[in-house]
Amino acid sequence: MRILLVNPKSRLPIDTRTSPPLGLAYLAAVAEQRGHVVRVHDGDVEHTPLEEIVSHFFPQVVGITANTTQIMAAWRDAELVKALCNATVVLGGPHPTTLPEESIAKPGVDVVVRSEGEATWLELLSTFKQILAQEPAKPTLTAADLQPIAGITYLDESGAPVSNPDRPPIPVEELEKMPFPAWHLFNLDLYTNLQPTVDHVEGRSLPILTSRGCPYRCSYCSQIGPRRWRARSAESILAEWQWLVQEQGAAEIGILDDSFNIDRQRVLDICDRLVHEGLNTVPWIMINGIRANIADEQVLGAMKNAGCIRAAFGVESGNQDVLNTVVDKHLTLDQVRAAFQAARAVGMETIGFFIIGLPGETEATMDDTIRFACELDPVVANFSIATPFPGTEMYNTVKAQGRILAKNWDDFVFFEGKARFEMPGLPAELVERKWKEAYRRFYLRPKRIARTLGRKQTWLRLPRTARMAWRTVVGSA
Ligand code: B12
Repeated sequence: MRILLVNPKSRLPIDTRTSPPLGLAYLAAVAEQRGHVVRVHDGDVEHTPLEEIVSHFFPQVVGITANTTQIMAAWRDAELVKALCNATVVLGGPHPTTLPEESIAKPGVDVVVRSEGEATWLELLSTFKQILAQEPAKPTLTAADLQPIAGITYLDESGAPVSNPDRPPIPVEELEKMPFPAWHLFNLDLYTNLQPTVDHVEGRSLPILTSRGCPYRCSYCSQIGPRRWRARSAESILAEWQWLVQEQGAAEIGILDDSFNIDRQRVLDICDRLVHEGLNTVPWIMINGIRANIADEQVLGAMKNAGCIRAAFGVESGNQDVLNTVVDKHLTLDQVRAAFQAARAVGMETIGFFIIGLPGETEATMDDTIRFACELDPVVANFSIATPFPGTEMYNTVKAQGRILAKNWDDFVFFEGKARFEMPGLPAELVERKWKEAYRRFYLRPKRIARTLGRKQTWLRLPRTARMAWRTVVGSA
C-alpha cells in the first residue's frame, strides 16, 4: 500500500528544526519492512505543501502524529487529506492518546491509535490491506473490521466512540528486533539542532531512543507510554549509534529517553562500548532530564568520557514541599545539589529544567526556584510556565480547583511567557511576572554575563539567540 506519514506544522515561537520526529520514523520503518511504500511529510521543515504531496502520491493510508500543540493542525490535515483522496486517516501521538474520543469525532479521522504505536499500526495496515484486496475500487472500513484490534478508538455504526482495550507494552525482545528508524525518508539536512537554545552544530543532529517507559509519574508530565521501563541492550544501542554516525552522517546525537539512567550499570556499559568503538568523538547530549538521584561522579564521568557534552536535569522546583506534594518527584534538593556538583567535578555541562507557577505555588516558592537555579548555576536554565497537559495530574487539579486560560490547544506552548491557568492564590499576572523575573535574575547576573561573553558558542549562536529573544519579548509583551 502507499502510506503517507505526516508531522503537522506546529505553531511554536521557536525554531523547531531540531530533531526529526522519531515516532514517525519508527512507524515508517516497520511499514517498509512489511513491503509498503512510505513517504513522510514534516510540516515543520518542508516547503512543499501537504496537498501537493497528497495529489501526487495519492496515499491509501495517511498516519498523522500530534502532541497537544499540533492537534488542531492535525485535524485540519485530516480534513484536507479526505477532501483530496479516499485514504484512511489514522491519528496517533500524545494528544489523541489522552483524549481519543475528541479526535475520533473530528471530520476526516477514521481511527485513533493510543500509546506506543508500532504493533497496533502494523495490525491496522494488514486489516486495511485485506479490505483493499477484497474491494479495490471502493474499500470501506467498518467497525466490525476494527473490533479485534487492541489499542484503537473508532466510531461504531451509530456514530458512538468505541475504545478497544489497551495494547500491552511492546516487550523488550521486540524492541531489540525493531528496525532502525527510517531516516532515509527524511530530508536530514534540514535538522541541525537538537537543543535550539544551546547548540550550533555543523551537520546533522539525530535522536536515539535507548529505553521506553518511565516508572515515575510526575504531576506535570504527559506520560502516554506504559509505566514499565524497558531498556534496549547495549549491543542493540551501539549498533544503531554506529549506523547513525557512519551511515547517516550524525554530527550530534540526542538521547530522547524519559529515564535514561534508571539502570546505572547499563549506562556504564553503553559508555564503555562507545569508547571501545571509538564513537566518543561524536558529541551527544540528553534531551530529557536524567534522574539526579542516580547521577553520581562515576556515571557522569563515564558519560563525559564517552562523548556526552551536556547532561540535563529535571529539577522543576527549588522548594522541597512543592517537589514532594505538588510534583511527586521523589527527589530531594540535596540530591540535585550533589548531581550538579558531580557534573562540575567531571567537567560536564548542565541544563536545568525548572517550572514556574505549579498549582499551589506562592510567590515565595517561585522565589525559591529562582534562587535554587542561581545556586546550581547550569549552563542553561530553562524556565517553563506550568502547563496542564490533558492526561496529567496537574490537568485534573486545575480542572477541579482552577480555571484554564488557554483559548484552545494551540495555546499549550510553554515558551511564550503566558500563564495557561489560574487558581485561587495563583493569579496569571503573578506567574507571568515571576517567569520573566526568573530569566532576568538567572541570566543577568554579572558573573553569568561575563562567562557567557567568554564562550565561543555565544558568538556562533548570536543570530539564533537574537531571533529567539526577540520572539520571546515580542510574544510576551
Ligand atoms: C523530542 C521531543 C520534542 C522535540 C520535537 C522533536 C520532533 N520533531 O518530534 C522538541 C524539543 C521540538 C519538542 C517540543 C515540544 N514538546 Co516535546 N517531546 C519530545 C520527546 C522528548 C520525545 C519525542 C519522541 O520522539 N518520542 C519517541 C517516539 C518513539 O514516541 P512518540 O513520538 O510518542 O511516537 C509513538 C507513539 O506516540 C505513537 N504515535 C505517534 N504518532 C503516531 C501517529 C500514528 C498514525 C500512529 C499509528 C501512532 C503514532 O507511535 C509512536 C511509536 O511508538 C517527548 C517525550 C517522549 N518520551 O516521547 C516530548 C513530548 C512529546 N513533548 C511534549 C511537549 C509538551 C512539547 C511542547 C508542546 C513543549 C513546548 N514547547 O511548549 C513542544 C511542542 C512541539 C511541537 N512540534 O508542537 C510532551 C507532549 C505532551 C502532549 N500532550 O502534547 C511530551 C510527551 C513530553 C512529556 N512527557 O510531557 N519536543
